[in-house]
Amino acid sequence: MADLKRLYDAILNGDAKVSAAVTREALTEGAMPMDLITGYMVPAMNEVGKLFECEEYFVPELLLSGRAMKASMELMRPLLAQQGVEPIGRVVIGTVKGDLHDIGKNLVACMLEGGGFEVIDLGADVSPEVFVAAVRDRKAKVVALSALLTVTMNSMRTTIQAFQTAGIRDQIKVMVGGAPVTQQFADEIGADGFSENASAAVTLARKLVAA
Ligand code: B12
Repeated sequence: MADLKRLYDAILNGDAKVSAAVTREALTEGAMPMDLITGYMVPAMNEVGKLFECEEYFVPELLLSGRAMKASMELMRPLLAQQGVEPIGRVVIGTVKGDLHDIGKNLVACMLEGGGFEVIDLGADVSPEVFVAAVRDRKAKVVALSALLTVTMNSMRTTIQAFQTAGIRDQIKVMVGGAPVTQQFADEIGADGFSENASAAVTLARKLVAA
């Protein structure tokens, strides 16, 4: 039997090789992807966040843990699709133009995927035009915008304006997040929702597709 405590430790310690190996072993033995995500991977990333906040972890540790989480998620993706579970909805996610921060965005993407959404991740520094094209091509119902810099928060506004100009604003729900973003700012730019962290983002996305 796979020792799942090792999965938790591997993500906490940023060891992608071990996290992938334990994940592979557990999946071969029939473990459910969601059990691994919610039981071990997300708690490990939460701990990473706490260590970062109290300055025991720094950016390199954050990046390594994010990479370990990604390595495990990549093994689960085909399985989640194979299970034939109808996705709850399709989400286009990206960090807005001018902003290269993607750790939080990746976490939100992982959690949404684990929560049953089909996620199209456009990466970081994504222009409004690319968001518009992705919504059109992939027929997404939800768009998730991330920004970590006060100067790039305005790119959220221009992205929402681009949806309006393209005539697709009323076909989608836009959710926003990232450390400097607040509910007040979300309201100000006409977003449909805001959440402070990755797990609340899943609850929010569920609410938005149901609305
Ligand atoms: C890591 C980091 C970097 C890394 C980014 C690596 C990467 N691949 O992401 C590097 C070194 C590249 C970097 C560069 C810069 N950075 Co920097 N960086 C950070 C740092 C230390 C951590 C950010 C992080 O990853 N946090 C952890 C994640 C998990 O948290 P999070 O992103 O907030 O995401 C959570 C929530 O916000 C939410 N969320 C996030 N996105 C979304 C989206 C949706 C839809 C929803 C619902 C929720 C949601 O859920 C996430 C999970 O719970 C912060 C400081 C800080 N404490 O935030 C500075 C910080 C953001 N950086 C800062 C700055 C100034 C810069 C630079 C301009 C520095 C420079 N002079 O070059 C450049 C900018 C480059 C660019 N154009 O983007 C400033 C921003 C100040 C400001 N107010 O604008 C900060 C706050 C540091 C500081 N105190 O000065 N940075």
